[in-house]
Amino acid sequence: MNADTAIPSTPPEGGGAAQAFDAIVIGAGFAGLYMLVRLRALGLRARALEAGDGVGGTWYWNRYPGARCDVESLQYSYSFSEELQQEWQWTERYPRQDEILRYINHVADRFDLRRDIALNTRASAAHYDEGRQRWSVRTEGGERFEARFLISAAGCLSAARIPEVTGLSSFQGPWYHTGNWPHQAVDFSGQRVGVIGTGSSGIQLIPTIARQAREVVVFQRTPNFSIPAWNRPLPADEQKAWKAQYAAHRQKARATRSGILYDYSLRASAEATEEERQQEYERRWLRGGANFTHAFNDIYSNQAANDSAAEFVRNKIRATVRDADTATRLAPTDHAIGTKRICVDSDYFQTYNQPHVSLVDLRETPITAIVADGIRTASRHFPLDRIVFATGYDAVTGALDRIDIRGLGGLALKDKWAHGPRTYLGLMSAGFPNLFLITGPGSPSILTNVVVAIEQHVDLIARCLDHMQQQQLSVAQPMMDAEDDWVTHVNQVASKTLFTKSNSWYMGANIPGKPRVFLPYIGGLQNYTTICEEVVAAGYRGFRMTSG
Ligand code: N01
Repeated sequence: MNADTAIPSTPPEGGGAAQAFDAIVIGAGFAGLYMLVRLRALGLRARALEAGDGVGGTWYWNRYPGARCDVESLQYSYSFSEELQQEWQWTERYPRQDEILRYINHVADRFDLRRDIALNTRASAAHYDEGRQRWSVRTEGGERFEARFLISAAGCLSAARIPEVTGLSSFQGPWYHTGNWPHQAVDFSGQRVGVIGTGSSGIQLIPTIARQAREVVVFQRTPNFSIPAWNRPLPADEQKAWKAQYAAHRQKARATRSGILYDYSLRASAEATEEERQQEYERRWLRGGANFTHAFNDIYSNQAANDSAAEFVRNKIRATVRDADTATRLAPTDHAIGTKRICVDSDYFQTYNQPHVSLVDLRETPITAIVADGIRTASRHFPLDRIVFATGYDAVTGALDRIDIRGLGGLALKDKWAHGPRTYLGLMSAGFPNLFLITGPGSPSILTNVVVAIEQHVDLIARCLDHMQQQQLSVAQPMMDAEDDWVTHVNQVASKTLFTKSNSWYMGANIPGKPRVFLPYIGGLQNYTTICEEVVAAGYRGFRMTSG
């Protein structure tokens, strides 16, 4: 397949002549970079459009103090190049944001990817021209690009969200969102800081800011379960030993439900005595990380099993936080453990024992307004110099919704998904030919080590494009019945778990008006991969591929 020469095209409106490529990739984070590697290997001319002025996606934007990945360094990295995985040296058990960003930049340089990336280029519209079988992409800066294939690497947690609170524009101090943090270090010394939000970002940020600030007021709507990270430097011999078996570790990880080498128990909670259960929780607590919720194999599906694990964590919170009232407010009781993304922290609960850190329970006293010098709740006024929003994302579909994507007959993807996203395998959506979604809704994506999910999807897309090249096929899209069956399957699998009972971003519940649908596929990465392989082996069953 060769790049087409630049031909003037119509939609989206305006602009000069389009720059023509075989494939346009939206985003230059983990997904976009690896997609470029694979497209180049296929001999396709590609361009990645990246809104930031650097590569890295999530790790480019999330520069907030304390930002760190909760998957271990040696696992949260690419596996596609043996040289790369051998040469890169990680310094800590859990990698800090700046280390991951250095790693991603190293990848961009090592594979000479920058020449195929347009920085400061945010895609605003992408329309499919059925007659010419081309996607026409417009950017916020008014540039136009054309390609046969459009591949979204826009990310699942990239559409940062500031909630609507009256009066934000009247606040006279600086305010920040964790997902759009300034590039210059922010100094909180001597400041009174208000933090809204206690999800993964808030839980990492609060202890770090508390080390600098004069006063920290945490505005909590929902308490979260969190497990200690027990982060530590990564000794050279441990790293060397792991790398000696890297390929085997990676293969083993891909064969798990989350793409992470956790210690998955095969036992149901009720098979253990109460004493054994407590011992098992304690063992995992001391080991640290999200491995905790795999203590028994029914924690996500059996309420009693979940309650038992949740109570262990609540007891830990009560034992850590000295003020009994604060401890009660920090101990989650409104959702099953793990059904809102479990957090991994360093000294989060201990932070509330410091005299300059306080907790405001927004369920009791909601924020009524942000005012010039702080935040007002139903019961009092909190004078603040700075406000941090750790209020999360319009997850999974948000980044796509922010682009005006139109397929056959001018149908907007946003309209097609008005009652919840509809995809086949989380990879494509009927009516949007040649639009591929890396870690799209209905795929394991954010329930996994996302780098593993990304590599699986990118490899699958690359194989599909290769197949199309070999067979001289030019257009692919899913068949409607295959898509309908997949959506039904995604929902059925989710309904067997406790996840659908929670008001989480997995369910779209954090965004007012968003349909209540479980967004990722919870059938397990290993099962999902098997299904994909069966689809490929059956000649891309469920996809319609045509020529010319
Ligand atoms: O966002 P969140 P996040 N008024 O949506 C609250 C990944 N991640 O950025 O629960 C008051 O989880 C909201 O309250 P509630 C990870 O997958 C990974 O923290 O909706 N509060 C909640 O407390 C994670 O799950 C890492 O009631 C409001 C918080 O804001 C995902 O990103 C690190 C509010 C938002 O929590 C998102 O995490 C960071 C309002 N109007 C992120 N609106 C690691 O790898 C929202 N909130 C470690």
